[in-house]
Amino acid sequence: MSAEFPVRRYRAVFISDIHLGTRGCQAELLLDFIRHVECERLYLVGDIIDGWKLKGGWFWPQTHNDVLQKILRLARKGVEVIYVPGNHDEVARDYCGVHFGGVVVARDAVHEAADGKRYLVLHGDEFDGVTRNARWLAFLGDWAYRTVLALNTVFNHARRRLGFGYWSLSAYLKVKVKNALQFIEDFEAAVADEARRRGVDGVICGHIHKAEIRDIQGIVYLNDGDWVESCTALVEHFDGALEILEWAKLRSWSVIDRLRAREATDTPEPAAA
Ligand SMILES: [Mn+2]
Repeated sequence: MSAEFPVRRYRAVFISDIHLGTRGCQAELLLDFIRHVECERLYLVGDIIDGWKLKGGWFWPQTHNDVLQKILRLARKGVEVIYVPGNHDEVARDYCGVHFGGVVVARDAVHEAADGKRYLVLHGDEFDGVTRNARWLAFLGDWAYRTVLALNTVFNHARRRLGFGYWSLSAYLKVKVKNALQFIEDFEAAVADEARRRGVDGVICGHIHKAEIRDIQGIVYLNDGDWVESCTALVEHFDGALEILEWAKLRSWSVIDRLRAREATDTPEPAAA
């Protein structure tokens, strides 16, 4: 189907903040990612299904179902799938230690990389002061956040006409708002502290929708980003090196257009698939 874009192989893949069940979820791009990436171990680092939204109103197109089906199929075919629930799918936290369809549910995990380095894997909401302080998540709120995402689509149409690449408005706002910056810094420091306390080399998390790899006082802080706006994944190469993939940037506009058009019309999968 897309022979010009070869399958990439990794030792491990980390994805989070997919938010299936919401309109913001970029399921088609994620399906495209799953089609073009192979790995031995897949970590689902929380907020895979957005339980809060599902309570409010049903939004469950075929593509969202396809994401779950594809992940379960990977598990059946021998990929080790570890699911660490987040705050939006916290109901799954009641099932920690349970195996279903080849998927293991865990409150957190320690991933040992090929180079022997050990990484604590957790979603990260435990270290989010949002309920205690009016930080950017609470400040923006669900409604405002979705509005920014909708604006982002319009904005990128304009950018594209002017010949610029994809650019995330909400990501920009998050970085520009001073409070947001402070929030992100506090979050990253708190998560790194936990890794230090647990005696590991680094920490891999999600939750704040900001992909990152950086050193925080000797601890490697890694965030795999999200599939609502930035469409990012964290991957481990076979030598243990870790890298952030920005899928929307790796794929051309023509492919993204086709995928988004499919998302809009929710075309059923061909019978052969
Ligand atoms: Mn979260």
